[in-house]
Amino acid sequence: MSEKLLVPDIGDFEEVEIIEILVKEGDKISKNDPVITLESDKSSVEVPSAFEGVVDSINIKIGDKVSKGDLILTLSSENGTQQKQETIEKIPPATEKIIAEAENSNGYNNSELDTSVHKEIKVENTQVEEHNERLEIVENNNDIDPQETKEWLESLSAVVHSEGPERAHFLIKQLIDQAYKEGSNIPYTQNTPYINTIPADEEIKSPGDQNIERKIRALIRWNSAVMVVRANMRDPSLGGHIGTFASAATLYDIGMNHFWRAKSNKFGGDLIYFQGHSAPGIYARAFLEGRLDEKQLDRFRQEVYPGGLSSYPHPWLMPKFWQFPTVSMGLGPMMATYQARFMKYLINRKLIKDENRKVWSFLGDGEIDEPEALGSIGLAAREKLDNLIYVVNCNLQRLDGPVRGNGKIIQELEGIFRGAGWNVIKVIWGSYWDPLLANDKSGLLVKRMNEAVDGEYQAFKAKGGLYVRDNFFGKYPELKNLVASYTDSDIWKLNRGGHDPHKVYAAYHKAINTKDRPTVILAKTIKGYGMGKSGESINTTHQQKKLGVDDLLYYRDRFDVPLTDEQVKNIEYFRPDENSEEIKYLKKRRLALGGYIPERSSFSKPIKTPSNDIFDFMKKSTGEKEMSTTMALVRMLTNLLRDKNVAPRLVPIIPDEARTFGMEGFFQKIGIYAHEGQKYEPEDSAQLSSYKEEKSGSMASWISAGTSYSNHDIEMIPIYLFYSMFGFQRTGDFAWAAGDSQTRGFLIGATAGRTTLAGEGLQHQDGHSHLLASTIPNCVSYDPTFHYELATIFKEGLRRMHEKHENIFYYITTMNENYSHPEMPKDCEEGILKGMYKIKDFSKNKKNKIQLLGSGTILREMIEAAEILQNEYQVDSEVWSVTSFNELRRDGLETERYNLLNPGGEKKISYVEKCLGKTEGPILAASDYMRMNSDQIRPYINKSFYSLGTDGFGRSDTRKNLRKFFEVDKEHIVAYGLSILSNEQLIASKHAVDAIKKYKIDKDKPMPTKL
Ligand SMILES: Cc1ncc(C[n+]2csc(CCOP(=O)(O)OP(=O)(O)O)c2C)c(N)n1
Ligand SMILES: [Mg+2]
Repeated sequence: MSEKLLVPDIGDFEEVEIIEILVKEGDKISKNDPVITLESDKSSVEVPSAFEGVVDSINIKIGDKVSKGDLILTLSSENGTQQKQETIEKIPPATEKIIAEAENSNGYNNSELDTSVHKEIKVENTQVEEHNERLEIVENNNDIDPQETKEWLESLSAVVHSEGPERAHFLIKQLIDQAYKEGSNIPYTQNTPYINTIPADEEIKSPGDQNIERKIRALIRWNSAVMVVRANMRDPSLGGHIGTFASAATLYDIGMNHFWRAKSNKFGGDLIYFQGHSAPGIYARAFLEGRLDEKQLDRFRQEVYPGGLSSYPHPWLMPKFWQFPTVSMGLGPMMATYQARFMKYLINRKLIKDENRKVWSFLGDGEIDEPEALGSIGLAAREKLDNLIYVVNCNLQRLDGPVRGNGKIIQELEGIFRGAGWNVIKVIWGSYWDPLLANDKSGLLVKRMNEAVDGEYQAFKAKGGLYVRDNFFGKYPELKNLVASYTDSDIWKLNRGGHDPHKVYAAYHKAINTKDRPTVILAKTIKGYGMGKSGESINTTHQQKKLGVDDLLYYRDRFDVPLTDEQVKNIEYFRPDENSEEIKYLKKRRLALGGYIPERSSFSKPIKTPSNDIFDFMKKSTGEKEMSTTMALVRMLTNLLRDKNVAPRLVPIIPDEARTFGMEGFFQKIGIYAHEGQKYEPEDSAQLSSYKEEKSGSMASWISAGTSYSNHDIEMIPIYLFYSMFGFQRTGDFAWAAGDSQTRGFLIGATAGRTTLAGEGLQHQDGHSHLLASTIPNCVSYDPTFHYELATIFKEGLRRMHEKHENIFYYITTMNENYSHPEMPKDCEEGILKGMYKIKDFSKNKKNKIQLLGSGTILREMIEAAEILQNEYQVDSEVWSVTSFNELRRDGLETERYNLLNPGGEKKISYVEKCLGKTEGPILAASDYMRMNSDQIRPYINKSFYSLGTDGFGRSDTRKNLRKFFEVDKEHIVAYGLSILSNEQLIASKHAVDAIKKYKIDKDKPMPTKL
């Protein structure tokens, strides 16, 4: 049977050029194998075969222009199209090999891991009575018919008991839907009463030894406070926080003792994002574990000399300890969300095994107000990230004071998370409240709990038992009676959920066993717990970093820390003997859970840089053919996807701008990641570049993929293409976190430059992203003009990052301006990578000379200006392509520093000086970025230096007009060049005056920055 393969629907394009034929007659091909590559003026795309078979005849040749329906080739196929489905689904052998390698390097098999996490032990709770009593009566002043309410409640209660909560929920939903249909537009509330989500009698009990765990916790609390106090005795400017960890100690301890499985050679490990300013507590535990010693604790926040401990989680500064930087509030939860998503991506793409690993993110209730903190919760629910758990430490305070004095943060968050589709577990009240709640027959206690606002709850814990009796219980005589037999001290002991190990254990247990939804645990705690008058629940707790002897004695007594008064006065750390039950227990628990946390390691294997032939086509001239560097990048990526080593590891991340960048060809070729696959037929399904669910991409995704070498021991190559203006400037803090995290990968600022993007205007035109990139020490950035420069830079990036494992990332700008690309000049590779090389020499006149340095698209203006200068003004020039002012400056800085530190020694010469030092004439540099970009190299050359650039707000107009406006077009370069030569007294000023007149340059126009 013979099949005809026709050009499919290629969207709006007609007469599109064939630039590659990927098969030849006689080849046996499978369905979806690419057969030709088409290229429009904007994008290139591979056409896959719709059939399997042997190529009989090829009907087209390179250079032909084709449209929909044209015949590409004929195939003879034996079995028709039926069996091909299997071929597509089969993993290519190269990918299979890589998966096998990854699996071997991890040695996955978690059968030996601790199973305590999954044990289900029900609490024997004698204090709590039957369900129906709990549901009995809730007094409500708006209730116009309490009897009727009672009957409804009894009916509901009966359903809960006879048919279960799901059925009850179903009936309630039906009632609400019915009410809605009958005109009652009152939405169903997302809030539940202000009590724990898990009823006391449904709590799963911890298998741990509570007594020993309490002692361990006390020691961690003590050492964590002491390390902050001691650091600040040395120098009060060092700072630090005691109150945050004091409120979160139990939340971390339960995880460490029972839930968080470390990475080992048998298991990938759970990933924990610790709240940044709780770092002292994490160090204090590592001290008990024997991983840090007293000397190191004493070096908290003193990192300039080796051996110090970083103030917050910083993988860059403590690369074997911290995994995730979190202290820029809001970034942690978002990075954790995308981490969880990326973990599913790796599983779904069969690059790692599904081992039920979890990602935990700890954050503060004040942190929640950062826009990023809630920024991706919708995605987490939509993608069913049941591997994601947020723990929000609701200590009701932020830095300055209450988080929601007049409201209740837990209730507010419950509504938000529930509304987004999360599983919400509120851990509000500790076990001491259980009997009171069980005896709350009238529902008054819950009513009072619902009524009180966070400002009051904070005050209750600052002011003592009597105050709580009078002001909380005292509001209703009946409630006051409920605690009549309690002493003030008993009332004071009524604990909050987040400090109760049983409640926290039960919540974590439920969280890890939740399917198809992410979980948020809203744990109510007390800021500065245990700090007494010096810090407990008072507004200034956050900044508390000193404790006097009395405060320390109080703290010791509060938690029974086994230290003498003398030891307390000396502010000593305390680590029990190695053979003590505490240390043995602590180690045993961690051993059972696979090792210590946090710990950062990497066993990823390098990815071999692809051979030259993948890039060779970019060394040839494109001839008449014009294309943008973005398109050249797409061509290069298309080629890279054919490399068996690289292809399975490439993670292109494109946030809804693929068509803008001409990358729609990738939709079909590699698909857009969607956790659940595509559930619908896209509107444009007949087209070659039809849309595939769903848009993805963000810096957090890129960071997850770029740190996969450590978090999952598999090296990935993430390439995040953003609209350059909405890149660094928008997500700068994430870029910083990427640097801290030692992310490896490429950021591509597409549609870059202030003047390449005509029409789009002020907020789209980027003239400064390179300067922002330069602020990140491990970001290497380039602004290439020609396709061979791009290929050279990209290949070196692959080699340095993914083969040699350098902890750097690349920022490369690409443009959407079409032009033809010349053949790669000889011996320019080193210069491209170092930042500049000579691309043209104009030397016809042998009179005056100027050095012209151009970057990105402005290089072409420079070359044209050089021709005018030579032909019309008899001025010679050397034109240099500057691929990176940032890299040149780094080299200059280092050289200068070396020379200053070695006075009298042999001087080093900067690369800029090497290139330009012996050249003739002044220097004029320009780029499509602010003058500061090229000014960066000014100090490293001993010559007159002038720069042009695009300082000022962008605006919409044609490319030509924009360049004229910013004075970076060829005419301005000529005029300014002549003026520079006259300034240097090399030519008469009249030439410059003439050029200014000739090109109608308005001398009185204000600086573009003022317009
Ligand atoms: C984006 C950002 N802004 C400001 C800070 C400084 N800062 C550190 S902790 C903190 C308050 C944190 O309050 P919360 O999130 O409630 O944490 P808690 O200490 O109460 O657990 C602030 C403002 C920061 N780390 N990040
Ligand atoms: Mg807080």
